[in-house]
Amino acid sequence: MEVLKDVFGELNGQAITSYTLRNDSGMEFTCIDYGCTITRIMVPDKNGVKENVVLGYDTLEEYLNYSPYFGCIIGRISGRIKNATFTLDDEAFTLAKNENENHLHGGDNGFHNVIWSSSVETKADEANIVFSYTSPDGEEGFPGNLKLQVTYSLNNENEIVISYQGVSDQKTIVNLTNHSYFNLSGNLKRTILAHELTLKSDGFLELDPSFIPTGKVLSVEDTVFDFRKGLQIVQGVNSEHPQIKLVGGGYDHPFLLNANHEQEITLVDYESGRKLEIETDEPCVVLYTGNSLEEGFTIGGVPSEKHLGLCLETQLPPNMINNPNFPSAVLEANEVYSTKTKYAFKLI
Ligand code: G6D
Repeated sequence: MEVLKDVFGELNGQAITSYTLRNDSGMEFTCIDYGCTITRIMVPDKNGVKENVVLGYDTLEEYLNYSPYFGCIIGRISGRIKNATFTLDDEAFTLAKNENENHLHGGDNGFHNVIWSSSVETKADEANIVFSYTSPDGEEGFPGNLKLQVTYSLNNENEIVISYQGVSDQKTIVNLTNHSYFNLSGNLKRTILAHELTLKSDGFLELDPSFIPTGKVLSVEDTVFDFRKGLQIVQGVNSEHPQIKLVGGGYDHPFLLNANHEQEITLVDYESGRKLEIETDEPCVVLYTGNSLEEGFTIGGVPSEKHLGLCLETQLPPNMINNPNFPSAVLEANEVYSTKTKYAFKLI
């Protein structure tokens, strides 16, 4: 196990640090302390050729110029909160309105836009990067001083485990995720349309025209949202389903998981032979198929385009603070927020 530390750039006079973790079989991934952003994950294909399988940049400037949350940590909350307001114990809170009248992904000054403290831990068969940050009371409108720790761990099984821990001195809401865009073709050779996704989920959340869950769970049965037996992304993207068309020709939906730690999420690219298995503590995963990726930019030298990557954002269901029928993101004062998601890179 090897950890390389380097300077990635400078922001507001502060050096941005990158860490490259390499395991004994040669898999490696790079992350930076700006937004705990994963910038690259190098894994072999069926012929042993190691290539990058996420959307990421080589320079800080590119992230500052255009990044729809490539690879970063999202928080204090993931997804949208309707009208940027919620109530805790009859006290109303107003969040930053960074998407029209609504709140998205923790606000413009959310955790993706923070320089986290960082340290390295190496053990016999794993290497950890430990990121820390204290979000002050009132940041982007959220109550409570929230002390956070996010750990990226690489082991010799070609698994990346992301562990999230937090504690607040006041009752608040917390719902973190990682927003990596995966593309298993290798170095973005192809879009993700031919990727096959298998999801153990019987229901997904209906979105309103602002892409905010209405609170209604729709059955996946007999629809292009039924990934239970595996489905190619292209089959959904080209469908006439009103929810597919609503989000611009693709998926941007929270799926309620039937199970945890039972290979609940599997993504395969048959041409390269790469497979990604995701297991999580979380009850929900948002599938976003890069429907609004802009053109006119290059990502690692490849022209950006719609569907060049897809996100599998494990989390609590978005906006559920306003829908009490679902697991809520409420964190009591001095209660420990703790969740873990594992990304296992394999070959079919
Ligand atoms: C769009 O609606 C989608 C979000 O789900 C995604 O996280 C963002 O683009 C990057 O707003």
